[in-house]
Amino acid sequence: MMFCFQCEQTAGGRACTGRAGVCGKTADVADLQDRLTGALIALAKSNPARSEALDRKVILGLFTTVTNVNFDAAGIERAIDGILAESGGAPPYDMEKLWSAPEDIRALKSLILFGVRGMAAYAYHALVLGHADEGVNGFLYTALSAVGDDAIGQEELLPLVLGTGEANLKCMELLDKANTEAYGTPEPTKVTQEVEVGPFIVVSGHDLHDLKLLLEQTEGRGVNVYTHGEMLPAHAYPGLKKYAHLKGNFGTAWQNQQKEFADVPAAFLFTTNCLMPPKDSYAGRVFTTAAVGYPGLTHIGEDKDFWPVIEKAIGLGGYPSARAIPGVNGGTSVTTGFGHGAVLSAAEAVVGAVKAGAIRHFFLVGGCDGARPGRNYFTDFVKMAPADTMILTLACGKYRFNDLDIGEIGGLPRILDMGQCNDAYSAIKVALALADAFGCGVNDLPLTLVLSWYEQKAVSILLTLLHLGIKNIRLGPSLPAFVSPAILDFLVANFGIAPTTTPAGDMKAILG
Ligand code: SF4
Ligand code: SF3
Repeated sequence: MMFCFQCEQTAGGRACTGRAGVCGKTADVADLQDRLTGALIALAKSNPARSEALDRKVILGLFTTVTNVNFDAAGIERAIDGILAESGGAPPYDMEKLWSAPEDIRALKSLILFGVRGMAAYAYHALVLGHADEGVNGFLYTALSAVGDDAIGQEELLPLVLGTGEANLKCMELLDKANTEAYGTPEPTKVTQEVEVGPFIVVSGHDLHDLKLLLEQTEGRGVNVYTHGEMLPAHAYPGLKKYAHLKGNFGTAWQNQQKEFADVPAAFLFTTNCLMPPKDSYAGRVFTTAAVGYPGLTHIGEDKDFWPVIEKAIGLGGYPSARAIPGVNGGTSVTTGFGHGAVLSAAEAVVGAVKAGAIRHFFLVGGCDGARPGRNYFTDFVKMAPADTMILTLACGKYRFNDLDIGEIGGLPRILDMGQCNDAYSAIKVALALADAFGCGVNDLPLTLVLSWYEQKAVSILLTLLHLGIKNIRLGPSLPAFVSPAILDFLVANFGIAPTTTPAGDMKAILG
């Protein structure tokens, strides 16, 4: 029987234990993912001779087990074999020992394991752009060894939990550097949600390098490219927006893909999470690459020859007339590109607006989107935010409100999309700069974080915020099932973490 409780939609708010998880992962695949994790732990404990190639395998192995990345038993089995070949004959660690450990130990180890899974995805995106960091990669082995240490106690695990956040901060910084060195500093960019006539490809996930390669391979072929989900911020990078055939954004967040992809005459490429099990009606048009996999779908391998995707798009032909795919609130365009570069270049104006009373408060409303009905909270919260407040946002949770026009303050839109989830790094840089400008600590700023989580990247980001000592974060739509009552008490007592309640109640509590 499977056991998985790593994401927000876990069955009954406790754990997925039946024949398949809520995400569609089967018990067989869940077992293989456990075996892969167990193999990675055994490898880390065997003190292997590290190399770039080995680090890459470990990073990819961890990334593979993130929610909605890989449902393909055959591919995961190959990954297991690849890891076992490196671990000097040590058998995989038995993950059952983790899932049945005393609940506080299990909670702390889960925070570490799920945190490094999320972090590994970011490390992978940086790696394909030629950037690696020994502090980041070395920590993966340290973390895995600790998770597989049956004698380790809470006193040793707690610093590793915050250490995961620290390593992830380094990792997000590395990815920020990798992205901006490769594609330039993001600039505020309005993106249409209207699809033009003719063949097109929709690219989802977080990997900008894959998008770039696809843009190169489609150039001059009469095939347009649209972003989906977490790929939206790509439009803001000079090195990507220069491609005239990168046309716009398609659809909303990941949980709507089964509805939004049905009957669309286009090819879809998933470079990372969040892939949902495709419906038969469109499965033949979906392609995967890198760590993503699903049985029966065509996988684009390491050679990154995207011709099968391009050929599919050409064959399908696209829409016969232009078509708008409006956002959740009916809007047909969205704006992105307010990373730290853009926001800090307007810092003087922002600080002036705060001092003059034009901006009363900043909210960071961001994180993952998901299927739960309670996620309307984030739409309602933004709609309810008074006109003298700014909304910083990032990751796919922004689709709940990024098509709303809620006006501007001093020439800046009130909703500032800072980018993908890893661009939480931008939010951190901006918060630190504001604290500096006002001569106070981040916790004394008129800033509140209202975060939505779903998968393990959100776990790694939350740990980064805790590592930075950021307090009073509101977290929703529900708290992680893997955090035990005692560990939750610890987080509440030391960091003031609070579950979201109602938009009106939270707004009142925050603004007084
Ligand atoms: Fe369940 Fe989430 Fe695990 Fe999928 S990833 S099996 S939905 S807990
Ligand atoms: Fe979304 Fe899956 Fe988390 Fe990068 S795409 S944030 S959920």
